[in-house]
Amino acid sequence: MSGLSQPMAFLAPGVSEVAPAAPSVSRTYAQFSERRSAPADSASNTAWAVSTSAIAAGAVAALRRQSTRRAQRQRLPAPLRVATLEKPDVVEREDIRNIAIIAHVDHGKTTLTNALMKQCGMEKVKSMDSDQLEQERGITILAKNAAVNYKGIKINIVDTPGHADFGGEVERILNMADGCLLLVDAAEGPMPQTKFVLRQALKLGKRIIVCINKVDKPASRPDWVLDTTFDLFGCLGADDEACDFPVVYASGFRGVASVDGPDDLKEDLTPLLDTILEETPKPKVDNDAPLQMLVSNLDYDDYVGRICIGRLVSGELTVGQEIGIMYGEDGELRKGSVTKLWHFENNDRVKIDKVKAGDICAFAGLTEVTIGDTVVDLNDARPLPPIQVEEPTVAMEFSVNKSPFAAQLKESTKVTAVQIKARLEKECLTNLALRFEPGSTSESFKVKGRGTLQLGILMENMRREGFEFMVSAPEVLLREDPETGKKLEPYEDVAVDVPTEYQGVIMEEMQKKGGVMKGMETGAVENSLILSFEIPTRCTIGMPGKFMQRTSGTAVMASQFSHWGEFDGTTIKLRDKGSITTGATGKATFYSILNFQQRGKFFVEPAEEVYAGQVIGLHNKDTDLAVNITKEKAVSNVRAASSSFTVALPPKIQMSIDDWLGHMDTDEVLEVTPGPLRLAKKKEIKGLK
Ligand SMILES: Nc1nc2c(ncn2[C@@H]2O[C@H](COP(=O)(O)OP(=O)(O)OP(=O)(O)O)[C@@H](O)[C@H]2O)c(=O)[nH]1
Ligand SMILES: [Mg+2]
Repeated sequence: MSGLSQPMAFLAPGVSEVAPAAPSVSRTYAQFSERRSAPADSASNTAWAVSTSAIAAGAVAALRRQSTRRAQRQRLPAPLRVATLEKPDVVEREDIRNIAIIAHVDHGKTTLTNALMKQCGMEKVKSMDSDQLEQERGITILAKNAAVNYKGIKINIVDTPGHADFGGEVERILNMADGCLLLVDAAEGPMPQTKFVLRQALKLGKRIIVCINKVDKPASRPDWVLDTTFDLFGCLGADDEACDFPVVYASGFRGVASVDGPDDLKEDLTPLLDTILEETPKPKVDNDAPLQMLVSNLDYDDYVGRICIGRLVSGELTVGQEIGIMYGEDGELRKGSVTKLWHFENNDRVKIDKVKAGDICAFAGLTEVTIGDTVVDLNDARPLPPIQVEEPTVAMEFSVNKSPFAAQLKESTKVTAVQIKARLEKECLTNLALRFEPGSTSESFKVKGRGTLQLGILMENMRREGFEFMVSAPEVLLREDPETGKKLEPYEDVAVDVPTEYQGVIMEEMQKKGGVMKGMETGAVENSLILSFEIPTRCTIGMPGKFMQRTSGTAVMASQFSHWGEFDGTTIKLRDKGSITTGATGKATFYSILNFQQRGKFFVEPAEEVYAGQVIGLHNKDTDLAVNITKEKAVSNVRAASSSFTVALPPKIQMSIDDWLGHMDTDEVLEVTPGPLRLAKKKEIKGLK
């Protein structure tokens, strides 16, 4: 890493060479609030259903108290602060900070991480979104480690995904960090995933720095965003200290930041880096404790096998060291050794001989290891509590492809139940939010996850690896209330950002599906609104696509699991239009498609192979329609000018896996191959239940 100085020695309590506290760079919410004369705007709070007046009443006084306390804290000489640690052998590492970047989807985590790496000396920035699907979709799917060197201090950064379906990644990654950088879009403000990740961070007692990001946006409204973020802290029950969070304004895109306000941006990100150094707690290390490292992430390399990634809580790791591995207190103690050891520099793994407690590292050498295992000392094994992540809410059945067109492609190399099972096992190893169990037949598996996007990404990856399989429509998982015995179902917090002209459309769709409106506020862009709802998860399946269609692609929907609520037993229709199916196998003909143009829209084009039972179109009515799409025009000897030669067919509807998952009904099954994706009626496919 360019310019990283020699790691400083650990500092014992009371050691006097710790420099006296430098003047503080960072600014907190209290300081900003005091500088601004007007109190929080009460109209801004409806989205979180918090009464601003309730918070505002005591806020000013509380903020003054916090501000005084903070000033006192900063005046404490540094050695005294070190000496207040719980045990004499617990010391703080001055040369490292560990921080996780958390936010709602698209609030700029990855862009900011890339900018930090660039400004800290990375010559050629390789984006943190390195996976092929991440690049294609422009979203982060897997949490990833990076590290930068600033002022001789190594800052380990964990970039996390913002999408709700990958929330499991955030939950497990937070234990590597001592502090969190909560990014909030300067125009949008806190969104459902902001609430989710903040709740997780507060639950784990992490120090949170708020970064109002994207202040370069013309529609940015940083004051409003700051107040709304403060309200969110209050709404989530954060204590006084957490509510007095440090604030930084930034534009990751332009690589600039400021602690003084959005209009006073410096020419680089140093204000942000200084705040991170100042406000992120230094890693505490118990010099007396034996080796402990919780495996928080797993990677795989064809040459070295499984790679464990985590933060070394205590002890040291060296190449060749014999280590133990245990899953929780009751786990069996297994043996292994470290064959390769790395630490992070920018977003690369760099070989190293020894890692000391407090740092984040990666090592190879263990074959049987899972996320949640603790690496322990063989002679003094003290496992840490395994990572807990929230339960899955959505399930789909994956089965062997039983369609008449199964295994016809040369790319389809993995088609058996054994191969599918092995792949699902591998996925569950690295993805804690995913589970699977035997399905309804001996050749099927019930795969459970956090949402259709997460399951769709798994399907897309499998398909690219040469798998062929069938999946049922997504269904939500119910559970029983242990006290009342009543059935419970998952509910979501949904926020829809929409131009005012389409407000009625969103409200109508939500009402149809049983959504309860929770709030409405002005959106970031002129003439736009952010509407908030609470709605059962099962009713949200396919909703983003529907909104896109009905609002000409302008509505953006974000949702996040909120709680388990009572299941009322009502069946909600997923789709208001039926399917057009074909009753015959063969090639779809121009003549037939043209003939049925008035009846609906088609997913197939002339000359495309179809099979009996395949869904080939979307009916205009709410009932299904069976047709013969393979019928040729009867040949006659009479020559006539036919209209069919002069008309052009509209192009077929192109559907991605995500589109199909949002579209398919419970009596349908999706055939996933490395080539085409086909929907069929379940009852028409032999061997499916
Ligand atoms: N105007 C502006 N746009 C930005 C800024 N930072 C990021 N963006 C844009 O916002 C979009 C999302 O940025 P990402 O960095 O991928 O966001 P993310 O939070 O990592 O997204 P996920 O990982 O998918 O949750 C991209 O189109 C960026 O170009 C910024 O500071 N200003
Ligand atoms: Mg990202």
